[in-house]
Amino acid sequence: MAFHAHIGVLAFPFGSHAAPLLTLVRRLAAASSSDIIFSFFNTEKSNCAIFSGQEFDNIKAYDVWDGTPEGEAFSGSHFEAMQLFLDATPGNFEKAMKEAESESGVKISCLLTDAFLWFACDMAEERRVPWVALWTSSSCSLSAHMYTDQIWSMMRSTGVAERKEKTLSFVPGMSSVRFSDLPGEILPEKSESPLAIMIYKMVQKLPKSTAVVLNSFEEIDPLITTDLKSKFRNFLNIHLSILSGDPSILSEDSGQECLSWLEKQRHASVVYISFGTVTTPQPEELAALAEVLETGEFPFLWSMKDNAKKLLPEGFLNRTSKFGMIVSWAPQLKVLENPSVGIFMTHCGWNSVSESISCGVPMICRPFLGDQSSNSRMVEAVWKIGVRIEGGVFTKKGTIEALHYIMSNETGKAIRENVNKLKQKAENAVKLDGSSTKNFKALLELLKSSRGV
Ligand code: U2F
Repeated sequence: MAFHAHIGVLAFPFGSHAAPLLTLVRRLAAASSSDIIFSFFNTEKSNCAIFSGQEFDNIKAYDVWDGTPEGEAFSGSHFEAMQLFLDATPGNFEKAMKEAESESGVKISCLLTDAFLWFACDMAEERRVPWVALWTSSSCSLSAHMYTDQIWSMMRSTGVAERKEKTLSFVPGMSSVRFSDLPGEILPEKSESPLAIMIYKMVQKLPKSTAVVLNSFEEIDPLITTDLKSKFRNFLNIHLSILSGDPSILSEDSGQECLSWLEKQRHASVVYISFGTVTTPQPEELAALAEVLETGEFPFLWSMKDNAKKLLPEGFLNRTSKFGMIVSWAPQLKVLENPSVGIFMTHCGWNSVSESISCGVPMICRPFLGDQSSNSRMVEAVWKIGVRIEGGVFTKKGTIEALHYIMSNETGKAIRENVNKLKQKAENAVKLDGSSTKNFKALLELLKSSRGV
Protein backbone atom coordinates (compact mmCIF):
# COMPACT_ATOMS: atom_id res chain seq x y z
CA MET A 1 0.00 0.00 0.00
CA ALA A 2 1.27 3.50 -0.82
CA PHE A 3 1.32 5.82 2.18
CA HIS A 4 0.89 9.51 1.49
CA ALA A 5 1.86 11.10 4.76
CA HIS A 6 4.56 10.05 7.20
CA ILE A 7 4.40 11.97 10.47
CA GLY A 8 7.59 12.16 12.54
CA VAL A 9 6.52 12.49 16.18
CA LEU A 10 9.24 13.79 18.52
CA ALA A 11 8.60 13.38 22.25
CA PHE A 12 10.08 15.10 25.30
CA PRO A 13 10.64 12.10 27.58
CA PHE A 14 10.18 13.70 31.04
CA GLY A 15 7.25 14.26 33.42
CA SER A 16 3.88 13.80 31.72
CA HIS A 17 4.97 15.11 28.33
CA ALA A 18 5.16 12.00 26.19
CA ALA A 19 1.88 10.37 27.34
CA PRO A 20 -0.48 13.14 26.08
CA LEU A 21 1.50 13.25 22.80
CA LEU A 22 0.91 9.53 22.35
CA THR A 23 -2.77 10.00 23.27
CA LEU A 24 -3.05 12.61 20.51
CA VAL A 25 -1.24 10.38 18.00
CA ARG A 26 -3.44 7.38 18.88
CA ARG A 27 -6.55 9.46 18.27
CA LEU A 28 -5.18 10.78 14.98
CA ALA A 29 -4.15 7.31 13.83
CA ALA A 30 -7.56 5.90 14.73
CA ALA A 31 -9.37 8.69 12.87
CA SER A 32 -7.24 8.61 9.72
CA SER A 33 -7.37 5.93 7.13
CA SER A 34 -4.20 3.90 6.90
CA ASP A 35 -2.68 6.34 4.44
CA ILE A 36 -0.91 8.10 7.32
CA ILE A 37 1.89 6.47 9.29
CA PHE A 38 3.28 7.82 12.52
CA SER A 39 6.87 7.20 13.66
CA PHE A 40 7.11 7.94 17.38
CA PHE A 41 10.62 8.98 18.49
CA ASN A 42 11.28 8.86 22.20
CA THR A 43 13.80 7.44 24.67
CA GLU A 44 13.63 3.71 25.38
CA LYS A 45 12.62 4.29 29.01
CA SER A 46 9.76 6.62 28.16
CA ASN A 47 8.61 4.45 25.24
CA CYS A 48 8.47 1.43 27.56
CA ALA A 49 6.39 3.36 30.10
CA ILE A 50 3.85 4.81 27.70
CA PHE A 51 3.52 1.98 25.17
CA SER A 52 3.75 -0.63 27.91
CA GLY A 53 4.36 -3.37 25.34
CA GLN A 54 1.26 -2.50 23.30
CA GLU A 55 1.23 -1.93 19.55
CA PHE A 56 -1.10 0.43 17.75
CA ASP A 57 -2.05 0.40 14.07
CA ASN A 58 0.04 2.77 11.94
CA ILE A 59 2.17 3.88 14.89
CA LYS A 60 5.71 2.63 15.19
CA ALA A 61 7.87 3.46 18.20
CA TYR A 62 11.59 4.21 17.71
CA ASP A 63 14.01 4.56 20.60
CA VAL A 64 16.35 7.54 20.55
CA TRP A 65 19.52 7.88 22.60
CA ASP A 66 18.89 9.47 26.04
CA GLY A 67 22.38 10.97 26.20
CA THR A 68 23.84 8.61 28.82
CA PRO A 69 27.41 7.78 27.78
CA GLU A 70 27.65 4.21 26.50
CA GLY A 71 28.41 1.62 29.18
CA GLU A 72 27.42 3.96 32.03
CA ALA A 73 24.34 3.46 34.20
CA PHE A 74 22.57 6.76 34.88
CA SER A 75 22.01 7.51 38.56
CA GLY A 76 21.55 11.29 38.64
CA SER A 77 18.55 13.55 39.26
CA HIS A 78 15.59 14.30 37.00
CA PHE A 79 17.20 17.58 35.92
CA GLU A 80 20.56 15.95 35.18
CA ALA A 81 18.79 13.39 33.00
CA MET A 82 17.07 16.22 31.16
CA GLN A 83 20.38 17.99 30.56
CA LEU A 84 22.02 14.84 29.17
CA PHE A 85 19.07 14.28 26.86
CA LEU A 86 19.06 17.90 25.63
CA ASP A 87 22.80 17.66 24.90
CA ALA A 88 22.09 14.61 22.71
CA THR A 89 19.45 16.47 20.64
CA PRO A 90 18.84 16.93 17.75
CA GLY A 91 21.38 14.33 16.55
CA ASN A 92 19.66 11.47 18.39
CA PHE A 93 16.34 12.29 16.70
CA GLU A 94 17.94 12.78 13.25
CA LYS A 95 19.52 9.34 13.44
CA ALA A 96 16.25 7.59 14.33
CA MET A 97 14.32 9.57 11.72
CA LYS A 98 16.65 8.38 8.97
CA GLU A 99 16.12 4.81 10.16
CA ALA A 100 12.32 5.22 10.05
CA GLU A 101 12.46 6.72 6.55
CA SER A 102 14.61 3.94 5.24
CA GLU A 103 12.45 1.24 6.87
CA SER A 104 9.15 2.62 5.60
CA GLY A 105 10.48 3.90 2.30
CA VAL A 106 8.54 7.13 2.87
CA LYS A 107 10.09 10.52 3.63
CA ILE A 108 8.82 12.27 6.74
CA SER A 109 6.19 14.72 5.53
CA CYS A 110 5.40 16.56 8.77
CA LEU A 111 6.89 16.95 12.24
CA LEU A 112 4.54 16.72 15.20
CA THR A 113 6.62 17.44 18.30
CA ASP A 114 6.54 18.45 21.91
CA ALA A 115 6.71 22.27 21.81
CA PHE A 116 9.82 22.19 24.07
CA LEU A 117 11.77 20.71 21.12
CA TRP A 118 12.22 24.10 19.45
CA PHE A 119 14.91 22.81 17.05
CA ALA A 120 12.14 20.92 15.21
CA CYS A 121 11.37 24.29 13.61
CA ASP A 122 14.78 24.26 11.87
CA MET A 123 14.48 20.57 11.01
CA ALA A 124 11.07 21.19 9.41
CA GLU A 125 12.40 24.21 7.47
CA GLU A 126 15.31 22.18 6.15
CA ARG A 127 13.01 19.37 5.08
CA ARG A 128 10.41 21.84 3.79
CA VAL A 129 7.64 20.17 5.79
CA PRO A 130 5.14 21.58 8.33
CA TRP A 131 5.97 21.75 12.05
CA VAL A 132 3.13 21.14 14.49
CA ALA A 133 4.01 21.75 18.15
CA LEU A 134 2.11 20.31 21.12
CA TRP A 135 2.22 22.46 24.27
CA THR A 136 1.40 19.99 27.04
CA SER A 137 0.47 22.56 29.66
CA SER A 138 -2.20 25.25 30.06
CA SER A 139 -2.92 28.20 27.81
CA CYS A 140 -2.16 30.60 30.69
CA SER A 141 1.38 29.26 31.07
CA LEU A 142 1.97 29.36 27.31
CA SER A 143 0.69 32.92 27.25
CA ALA A 144 3.00 33.93 30.11
CA HIS A 145 5.99 32.53 28.20
CA MET A 146 4.97 34.31 25.00
CA TYR A 147 5.14 37.61 26.94
CA THR A 148 8.57 36.93 28.49
CA ASP A 149 10.21 40.03 26.98
CA GLN A 150 7.45 42.37 28.18
CA ILE A 151 7.47 40.72 31.63
CA TRP A 152 11.21 41.29 31.92
CA SER A 153 10.97 44.91 30.95
CA MET A 154 8.11 45.40 33.45
CA MET A 155 10.18 43.69 36.15
CA ARG A 156 13.13 45.97 35.50
CA SER A 157 10.92 49.00 36.12
CA THR A 158 9.33 47.56 39.29
CA GLY A 159 10.93 47.39 42.73
CA VAL A 160 11.53 43.90 44.11
CA ALA A 161 9.05 44.48 46.96
CA GLU A 162 6.20 45.54 44.63
CA ARG A 163 6.87 42.72 42.20
CA LYS A 164 5.23 40.02 44.29
CA GLU A 165 1.70 41.34 44.10
CA LYS A 166 1.96 43.02 40.68
CA THR A 167 -0.32 41.38 38.16
CA LEU A 168 -0.03 40.64 34.46
CA SER A 169 -2.68 43.26 33.66
CA PHE A 170 -1.08 43.83 30.24
CA VAL A 171 -1.64 40.20 29.13
CA PRO A 172 -5.16 39.43 27.89
CA GLY A 173 -6.99 37.08 30.28
CA MET A 174 -4.16 37.09 32.83
CA SER A 175 -5.00 40.13 34.96
CA SER A 176 -5.45 38.00 38.10
CA VAL A 177 -2.10 36.25 37.71
CA ARG A 178 0.65 37.83 39.81
CA PHE A 179 4.35 37.99 38.99
CA SER A 180 4.84 35.65 41.95
CA ASP A 181 2.65 33.02 40.22
CA LEU A 182 4.82 32.89 37.10
CA PRO A 183 6.80 29.81 36.07
CA GLY A 184 10.29 30.19 37.54
CA GLU A 185 11.79 29.78 34.07
CA ILE A 186 10.38 33.19 33.08
CA LEU A 187 12.20 35.02 35.85
CA PRO A 188 15.44 36.77 34.87
CA GLU A 189 17.21 35.11 37.84
CA LYS A 190 16.65 31.69 36.29
CA SER A 191 17.11 32.64 32.66
CA GLU A 192 20.38 30.69 32.41
CA SER A 193 18.88 27.35 33.44
CA PRO A 194 18.72 24.74 30.63
CA LEU A 195 14.92 24.58 30.90
CA ALA A 196 14.58 28.37 30.72
CA ILE A 197 16.91 28.56 27.70
CA MET A 198 14.95 25.84 25.94
CA ILE A 199 11.60 27.52 26.62
CA TYR A 200 12.87 30.94 25.52
CA LYS A 201 14.09 29.47 22.23
CA MET A 202 10.68 27.82 21.85
CA VAL A 203 8.96 31.19 22.34
CA GLN A 204 10.96 32.58 19.41
CA LYS A 205 10.24 29.62 17.14
CA LEU A 206 6.55 28.90 17.84
CA PRO A 207 5.16 31.75 15.70
CA LYS A 208 6.89 30.07 12.73
CA SER A 209 5.13 26.76 13.32
CA THR A 210 2.30 25.61 11.10
CA ALA A 211 0.17 24.98 14.18
CA VAL A 212 0.37 25.01 17.96
CA VAL A 213 -1.79 22.36 19.60
CA LEU A 214 -2.83 22.56 23.23
CA ASN A 215 -4.41 19.94 25.50
CA SER A 216 -7.36 22.06 26.59
CA PHE A 217 -10.58 23.60 25.34
CA GLU A 218 -11.03 27.14 24.04
CA GLU A 219 -13.95 28.04 26.28
CA ILE A 220 -11.85 27.71 29.45
CA ASP A 221 -9.98 30.98 28.73
CA PRO A 222 -11.69 32.85 25.86
CA LEU A 223 -9.48 35.97 26.17
CA ILE A 224 -6.23 34.02 26.26
CA THR A 225 -7.40 31.85 23.37
CA THR A 226 -8.19 34.88 21.19
CA ASP A 227 -4.84 36.45 22.01
CA LEU A 228 -2.86 33.29 21.25
CA LYS A 229 -4.80 32.80 18.01
CA SER A 230 -3.44 36.17 16.93
CA LYS A 231 0.13 35.05 17.63
CA PHE A 232 0.17 31.71 15.80
CA ARG A 233 -0.81 30.62 12.28
CA ASN A 234 -3.10 28.00 13.78
CA PHE A 235 -3.87 27.59 17.47
CA LEU A 236 -5.76 24.37 18.07
CA ASN A 237 -7.15 23.50 21.51
CA ILE A 238 -7.90 19.79 21.58
CA HIS A 239 -9.24 18.40 24.83
CA LEU A 240 -7.29 15.19 25.32
CA SER A 241 -7.78 14.82 29.06
CA ILE A 242 -11.02 12.98 28.66
CA LEU A 243 -8.88 10.23 27.11
CA SER A 244 -5.54 10.51 28.92
CA GLY A 245 -4.39 9.01 32.26
CA ASP A 246 -3.20 6.06 30.26
CA PRO A 247 -4.52 2.86 31.84
CA SER A 248 -1.83 0.85 30.10
CA ILE A 249 0.73 2.04 32.65
CA LEU A 250 -1.29 0.45 35.39
CA SER A 251 -1.15 -3.11 36.54
CA GLU A 252 -4.73 -4.34 36.60
CA ASP A 253 -4.68 -5.34 40.24
CA SER A 254 -3.58 -2.04 41.71
CA GLY A 255 -6.19 -0.19 39.66
CA GLN A 256 -9.02 -2.52 40.50
CA GLU A 257 -8.20 -2.55 44.18
CA CYS A 258 -8.54 1.18 44.67
CA LEU A 259 -11.61 1.44 42.44
CA SER A 260 -13.35 -1.28 44.48
CA TRP A 261 -12.38 0.57 47.65
CA LEU A 262 -13.86 3.80 46.28
CA GLU A 263 -17.15 2.02 45.54
CA LYS A 264 -17.59 1.45 49.28
CA GLN A 265 -17.13 5.10 50.28
CA ARG A 266 -19.80 7.76 50.80
CA HIS A 267 -20.69 10.20 48.02
CA ALA A 268 -18.11 13.02 47.66
CA SER A 269 -16.38 12.04 50.91
CA VAL A 270 -12.93 10.96 49.67
CA VAL A 271 -9.88 13.19 49.34
CA TYR A 272 -7.79 11.97 46.39
CA ILE A 273 -4.14 13.00 46.73
CA SER A 274 -1.47 12.99 44.05
CA PHE A 275 1.48 15.25 43.33
CA GLY A 276 2.17 13.97 39.83
CA THR A 277 5.15 12.24 38.34
CA VAL A 278 7.96 14.61 39.32
CA THR A 279 7.36 16.14 42.75
CA THR A 280 7.04 14.95 46.37
CA PRO A 281 6.41 17.34 49.30
CA GLN A 282 9.09 17.73 51.97
CA PRO A 283 8.90 15.28 54.93
CA GLU A 284 7.54 17.95 57.31
CA GLU A 285 4.73 18.72 54.88
CA LEU A 286 3.94 15.05 54.44
CA ALA A 287 3.83 14.72 58.22
CA ALA A 288 1.43 17.66 58.58
CA LEU A 289 -0.86 16.35 55.86
CA ALA A 290 -0.79 12.81 57.29
CA GLU A 291 -1.61 14.07 60.77
CA VAL A 292 -4.62 16.04 59.51
CA LEU A 293 -5.96 13.03 57.60
CA GLU A 294 -5.47 10.78 60.61
CA THR A 295 -6.90 13.00 63.34
CA GLY A 296 -9.83 14.16 61.21
CA GLU A 297 -10.42 10.61 59.90
CA PHE A 298 -10.87 12.02 56.41
CA PRO A 299 -11.35 9.14 53.94
CA PHE A 300 -8.41 9.38 51.54
CA LEU A 301 -6.87 7.70 48.52
CA TRP A 302 -3.22 8.72 48.17
CA SER A 303 -1.15 7.98 45.09
CA MET A 304 2.38 8.02 46.44
CA LYS A 305 5.65 6.91 44.92
CA ASP A 306 7.09 3.90 46.74
CA ASN A 307 10.23 5.77 47.79
CA ALA A 308 8.12 8.46 49.54
CA LYS A 309 6.28 6.01 51.81
CA LYS A 310 9.23 5.84 54.19
CA LEU A 311 8.78 9.58 54.82
CA LEU A 312 5.35 9.05 56.41
CA PRO A 313 4.97 9.08 60.22
CA GLU A 314 5.67 5.67 61.76
CA GLY A 315 2.58 3.46 61.94
CA PHE A 316 0.47 5.82 59.79
CA LEU A 317 -0.48 3.13 57.28
CA ASN A 318 -1.76 0.76 59.97
CA ARG A 319 -3.59 3.38 61.97
CA THR A 320 -5.45 4.77 58.96
CA SER A 321 -6.18 1.55 57.10
CA LYS A 322 -9.88 1.67 58.09
CA PHE A 323 -10.56 4.89 56.22
CA GLY A 324 -7.58 5.45 53.91
CA MET A 325 -5.64 3.78 51.15
CA ILE A 326 -2.20 4.39 49.66
CA VAL A 327 -1.23 3.11 46.20
CA SER A 328 1.89 3.67 44.15
CA TRP A 329 -0.13 4.47 41.02
CA ALA A 330 -3.86 5.09 40.66
CA PRO A 331 -6.01 5.06 37.54
CA GLN A 332 -6.44 8.80 38.09
CA LEU A 333 -9.15 9.54 35.56
CA LYS A 334 -11.29 6.65 36.76
CA VAL A 335 -10.65 7.72 40.35
CA LEU A 336 -11.72 11.30 39.67
CA GLU A 337 -14.80 10.08 37.82
CA ASN A 338 -15.90 8.07 40.85
CA PRO A 339 -18.74 9.88 42.70
CA SER A 340 -17.16 9.14 46.09
CA VAL A 341 -14.27 11.52 45.35
CA GLY A 342 -15.03 14.99 46.70
CA ILE A 343 -11.67 16.77 46.59
CA PHE A 344 -8.45 16.46 44.60
CA MET A 345 -5.33 17.54 46.47
CA THR A 346 -2.96 18.29 43.62
CA HIS A 347 0.34 19.88 42.58
CA CYS A 348 -1.53 21.46 39.64
CA GLY A 349 0.34 19.75 36.82
CA TRP A 350 -1.76 20.62 33.79
CA ASN A 351 -2.97 17.07 33.11
CA SER A 352 -4.22 16.77 36.67
CA VAL A 353 -6.02 20.12 36.60
CA SER A 354 -7.57 19.31 33.26
CA GLU A 355 -8.68 15.85 34.41
CA SER A 356 -10.17 17.28 37.61
CA ILE A 357 -12.17 19.78 35.55
CA SER A 358 -13.32 17.03 33.19
CA CYS A 359 -14.66 15.10 36.18
CA GLY A 360 -16.07 18.13 38.06
CA VAL A 361 -13.86 17.68 41.15
CA PRO A 362 -12.81 20.77 43.22
CA MET A 363 -9.11 21.11 44.02
CA ILE A 364 -6.79 21.95 46.90
CA CYS A 365 -3.62 23.21 45.25
CA ARG A 366 -0.06 22.77 46.43
CA PRO A 367 2.02 23.88 43.41
CA PHE A 368 5.76 23.19 43.29
CA LEU A 369 7.43 24.22 40.03
CA GLY A 370 7.09 25.38 36.44
CA ASP A 371 3.55 26.17 35.31
CA GLN A 372 1.99 24.80 38.50
CA SER A 373 1.71 28.15 40.35
CA SER A 374 0.01 29.93 37.46
CA ASN A 375 -2.33 26.96 36.96
CA SER A 376 -3.12 27.09 40.67
CA ARG A 377 -3.80 30.83 40.48
CA MET A 378 -6.27 30.29 37.64
CA VAL A 379 -7.97 27.51 39.64
CA GLU A 380 -8.38 29.73 42.69
CA ALA A 381 -8.82 33.27 41.39
CA VAL A 382 -10.19 33.00 37.86
CA TRP A 383 -12.18 29.78 37.50
CA LYS A 384 -12.85 29.69 41.28
CA ILE A 385 -12.85 25.89 41.34
CA GLY A 386 -10.48 25.30 44.24
CA VAL A 387 -8.23 26.87 46.86
CA ARG A 388 -4.50 27.15 47.21
CA ILE A 389 -3.11 25.87 50.47
CA GLU A 390 -2.45 28.81 52.79
CA GLY A 391 1.19 29.92 52.73
CA GLY A 392 1.91 27.61 49.79
CA VAL A 393 2.96 24.59 51.89
CA PHE A 394 1.08 21.98 53.94
CA THR A 395 0.74 22.91 57.60
CA LYS A 396 -1.80 21.38 59.96
CA LYS A 397 -3.81 24.60 60.24
CA GLY A 398 -3.78 25.43 56.51
CA THR A 399 -4.67 21.90 55.48
CA ILE A 400 -7.62 21.61 57.88
CA GLU A 401 -8.93 25.01 56.77
CA ALA A 402 -8.71 24.12 53.08
CA LEU A 403 -10.47 20.78 53.60
CA HIS A 404 -13.28 22.33 55.66
CA TYR A 405 -13.64 25.20 53.21
CA ILE A 406 -14.35 22.90 50.28
CA MET A 407 -16.28 20.26 52.18
CA SER A 408 -18.58 22.72 53.90
CA ASN A 409 -22.01 23.03 52.30
CA GLU A 410 -21.84 26.82 52.49
CA THR A 411 -18.34 27.83 51.38
CA GLY A 412 -17.74 24.90 49.04
CA LYS A 413 -21.06 25.23 47.23
CA ALA A 414 -19.98 27.92 44.76
CA ILE A 415 -16.73 26.08 44.03
CA ARG A 416 -18.60 22.86 43.26
CA GLU A 417 -21.06 24.72 41.04
CA ASN A 418 -18.24 26.45 39.17
CA VAL A 419 -16.32 23.26 38.50
CA ASN A 420 -19.46 21.57 37.23
CA LYS A 421 -20.13 24.49 34.86
CA LEU A 422 -16.59 24.21 33.51
CA LYS A 423 -16.99 20.44 33.18
CA GLN A 424 -20.08 21.06 31.07
CA LYS A 425 -18.12 23.42 28.81
CA ALA A 426 -15.41 20.77 28.41
CA GLU A 427 -18.04 18.21 27.45
CA ASN A 428 -19.60 20.58 24.92
CA ALA A 429 -16.20 21.17 23.34
CA VAL A 430 -15.83 17.47 22.50
CA LYS A 431 -19.34 17.07 21.06
CA LEU A 432 -19.64 16.55 17.30
CA ASP A 433 -19.97 20.27 16.59
CA GLY A 434 -17.77 21.37 19.53
CA SER A 435 -14.63 23.51 19.24
CA SER A 436 -12.29 20.70 20.24
CA THR A 437 -13.76 18.32 17.66
CA LYS A 438 -13.44 20.97 14.93
CA ASN A 439 -9.83 21.65 15.89
CA PHE A 440 -9.04 17.94 15.87
CA LYS A 441 -10.46 17.61 12.35
CA ALA A 442 -8.45 20.63 11.20
CA LEU A 443 -5.27 19.04 12.55
CA LEU A 444 -6.06 15.74 10.86
CA GLU A 445 -6.57 17.49 7.52
CA LEU A 446 -3.30 19.37 7.96
CA LEU A 447 -1.40 16.13 8.56
CA LYS A 448 -3.13 14.28 5.73
CA SER A 449 -2.27 16.97 3.24
CA SER A 450 1.45 16.95 4.15
CA ARG A 451 3.86 15.44 1.65
CA GLY A 452 7.54 14.64 2.12
CA VAL A 453 9.91 16.15 -0.43
C1 U2F B 1 4.62 17.67 34.48
O1 U2F B 1 3.56 17.18 35.27
P1 U2F B 1 3.33 15.86 36.09
O2 U2F B 1 3.66 14.68 35.30
O3 U2F B 1 3.94 15.90 37.42
O4 U2F B 1 1.72 15.96 36.39
P2 U2F B 1 0.45 16.06 35.48
O5 U2F B 1 0.56 17.01 34.35
O6 U2F B 1 -0.65 16.32 36.42
O7 U2F B 1 0.29 14.61 34.87
C2 U2F B 1 0.25 13.47 35.66
C3 U2F B 1 -0.46 12.40 34.81
O8 U2F B 1 -0.23 11.13 35.41
C4 U2F B 1 -1.48 10.51 35.69
C5 U2F B 1 -2.50 11.62 35.76
C6 U2F B 1 -1.97 12.62 34.75
O9 U2F B 1 -2.45 12.30 33.45
O10 U2F B 1 -3.78 11.11 35.45
N1 U2F B 1 -1.40 9.81 36.99
C7 U2F B 1 -2.08 8.65 37.12
O11 U2F B 1 -2.79 8.19 36.21
N2 U2F B 1 -1.99 7.98 38.31
C8 U2F B 1 -1.26 8.43 39.35
O12 U2F B 1 -1.25 7.76 40.38
C9 U2F B 1 -0.55 9.65 39.21
C10 U2F B 1 -0.66 10.32 38.00
C11 U2F B 1 5.02 19.01 35.07
F1 U2F B 1 5.55 18.78 36.34
C12 U2F B 1 3.80 19.92 35.15
O13 U2F B 1 4.15 21.13 35.74
C13 U2F B 1 3.22 20.11 33.74
O14 U2F B 1 2.03 20.85 33.81
C14 U2F B 1 2.95 18.74 33.11
C15 U2F B 1 2.46 18.85 31.68
O15 U2F B 1 3.38 19.52 30.89
O16 U2F B 1 4.11 17.90 33.14
